[in-house]
Amino acid sequence: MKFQILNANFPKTDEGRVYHMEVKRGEVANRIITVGDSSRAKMFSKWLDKDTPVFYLESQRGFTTLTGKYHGVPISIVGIGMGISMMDFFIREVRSIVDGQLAIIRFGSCGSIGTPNIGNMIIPSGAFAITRNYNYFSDDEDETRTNDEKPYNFTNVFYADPVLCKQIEKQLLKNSFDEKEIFTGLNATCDSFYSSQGRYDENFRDSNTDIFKTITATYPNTVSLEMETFMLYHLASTSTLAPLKHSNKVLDKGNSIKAAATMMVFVDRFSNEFISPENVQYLQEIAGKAVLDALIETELSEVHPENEGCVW
Ligand code: R1P
Repeated sequence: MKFQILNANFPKTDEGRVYHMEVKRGEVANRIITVGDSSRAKMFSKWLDKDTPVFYLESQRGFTTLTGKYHGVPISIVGIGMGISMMDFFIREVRSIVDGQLAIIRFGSCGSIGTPNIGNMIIPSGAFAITRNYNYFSDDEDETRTNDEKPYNFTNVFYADPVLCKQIEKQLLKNSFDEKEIFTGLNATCDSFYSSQGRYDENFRDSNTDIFKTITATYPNTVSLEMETFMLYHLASTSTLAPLKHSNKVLDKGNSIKAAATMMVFVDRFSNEFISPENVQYLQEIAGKAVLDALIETELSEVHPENEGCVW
């Protein structure tokens, strides 16, 4: 640990750096693209304006933050790694150090179930989570075990900002995608790449052979599986107006975070075919630019470009 932390409830250093991302007020913009892969984050930074210095920080806990301007608008690109917990760290820590409304777009990869093919783009209008039900796997002799346990739990659906989704779609269409290559529908965010995504692993009892059937019976319009989007949509939907409390401005809705996601289909989970590295490179180039364009188009109710100590 590099820094002395002051308060264990929401840990920050004396200069206001958050514990896991290590950024402080002024180092993250109100408009953010979040990706899993840190090399994808670095690759996107080549599109930032050349006349503004780019802030770069790699934290000890695996977060990469780049902040600069894109066509004159401050934006951050944040690599968070993988999974629901990393998304939770990222959103809560960023929310605590940025004043004003946030717009966050996740640009990631996913597996598809059903119609979307490898190389297509998904813009999920909503997401639900699938988590392993640990109790199901406890010993039969365990007296605390109940008989009606199911191996996997499904949450309700939480939704994206519909305007932000439309902007992403519009920009993808402008950047070489055909409308047949773009899918909406629901995304399943799973707590494992393996068990809760229905992969067979001979080394564990996973009871997941029926998981695709259960997904389509529960949410028939599910198109994708990945590991982060649910937490983004869930936290955006439950974000409060507290960060805006010093302002006289009134938000048009009750959340301080606007969120959307778009994912490149890397895997077809029905055939288990995997995308080629050349196709990934191509998709990142054309879809990444579209996401940046969608982000700067986004109206925010309140931003604070005059933030003290801003890096941009
Ligand atoms: C698994 O390989 C990772 O890829 C997907 C999943 O959600 C998971 O994080 O997304 P990213 O490409 O954004 O990391």
